[in-house]
Amino acid sequence: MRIIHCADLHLDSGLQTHLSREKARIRRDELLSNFGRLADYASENGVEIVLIAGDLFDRDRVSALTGNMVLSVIAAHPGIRFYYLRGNHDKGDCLGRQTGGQSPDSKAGFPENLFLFGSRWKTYAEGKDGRIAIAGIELTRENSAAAHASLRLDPECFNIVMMHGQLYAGGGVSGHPDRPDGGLLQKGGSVGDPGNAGNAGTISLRALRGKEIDYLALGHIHRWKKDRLDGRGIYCYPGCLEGRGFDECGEHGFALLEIDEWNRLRSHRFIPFARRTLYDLEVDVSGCATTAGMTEKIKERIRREGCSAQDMADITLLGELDVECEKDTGYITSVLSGMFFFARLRDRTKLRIDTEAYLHDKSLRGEYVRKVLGDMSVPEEEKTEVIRLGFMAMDGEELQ
Ligand SMILES: [Mn+2]
Repeated sequence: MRIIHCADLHLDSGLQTHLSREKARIRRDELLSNFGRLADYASENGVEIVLIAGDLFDRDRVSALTGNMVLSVIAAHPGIRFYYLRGNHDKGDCLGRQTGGQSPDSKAGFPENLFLFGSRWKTYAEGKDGRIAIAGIELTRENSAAAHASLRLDPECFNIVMMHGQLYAGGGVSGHPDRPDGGLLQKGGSVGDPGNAGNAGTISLRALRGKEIDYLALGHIHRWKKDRLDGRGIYCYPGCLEGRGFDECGEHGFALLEIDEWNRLRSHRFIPFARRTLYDLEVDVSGCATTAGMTEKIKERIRREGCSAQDMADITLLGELDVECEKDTGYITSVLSGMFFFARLRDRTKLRIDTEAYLHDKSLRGEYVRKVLGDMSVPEEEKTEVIRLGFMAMDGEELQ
């Protein structure tokens, strides 16, 4: 049996951070249509079950378009069972609102192939012989500890457990998940949604070991993460389905599981699925004397990364440039705009000034360098920066 495990689709996200209103709209529509694309992938690839481990929606109140879209995609794929566990972002009755009278499908209610969870453990029997168990609980700060303690599974089954929340490194389950030193594993921006993290439940892997879990299907952290849980099972965060901002760079997709006829996990792999990849690239342009030279260095890097015109890039220029160098960041930005769906250029280069060369120069610059170097009121370590800014002012450039 094939199963998709996805999470953190965050449908109805704002997305205004860097994009123009028009492009933000395109992205929102792309994100929304990803749900249908995922369901189509599932039916084309013989997938019977789709696990959605929380944050399907970005907020409690979803637009009519989004609510109707999700329900109609589910209804249009009756051969697939959708197991939807709510996360900290979609705690509210997102879909209930749709079936509560606003939706044309309201009389039909939820599609029969949609299965939900609540704040207590709920277990569904799956598979030909009913020996695949799908258990899930919607975590809150209040029920986290009890959730871990009350999990009971049949060791004879293939046990899939769904949860949405932050990993807690400590032994038990923290009663204070908001404590800044609470031991939450926050590594390199891999945490799901800092804006709402305080509302997310905490998951203790240690407390889940030895509980006969075969596959722990998690959600909340927006980057792929897979590891052993214990001697029996593994755990996985599939990451968000599509990167939304530059804090969600790199490949995104879902997990595809295959369970064999003896109810054993035969394979578990990452399927890249995002339409666009986001890149955060730092390019060292030290030694370049011209805009053309810098542009070539950037292009070379983009080629090496394998970026496509569909992608989005945040490019930062680093390194030291000679004070006489010719650099036009406006030109570079327009070249980049033509190479990506969206590109942002940041200039963090420093100018290198050979003060010795100006010491005996009879120019305005020479005079300025001599003045700054002889000025006792300017701290020694700030002199190069003062000279750099002075040169820029002389060139009529915007000071930065
Ligand atoms: Mn979340």
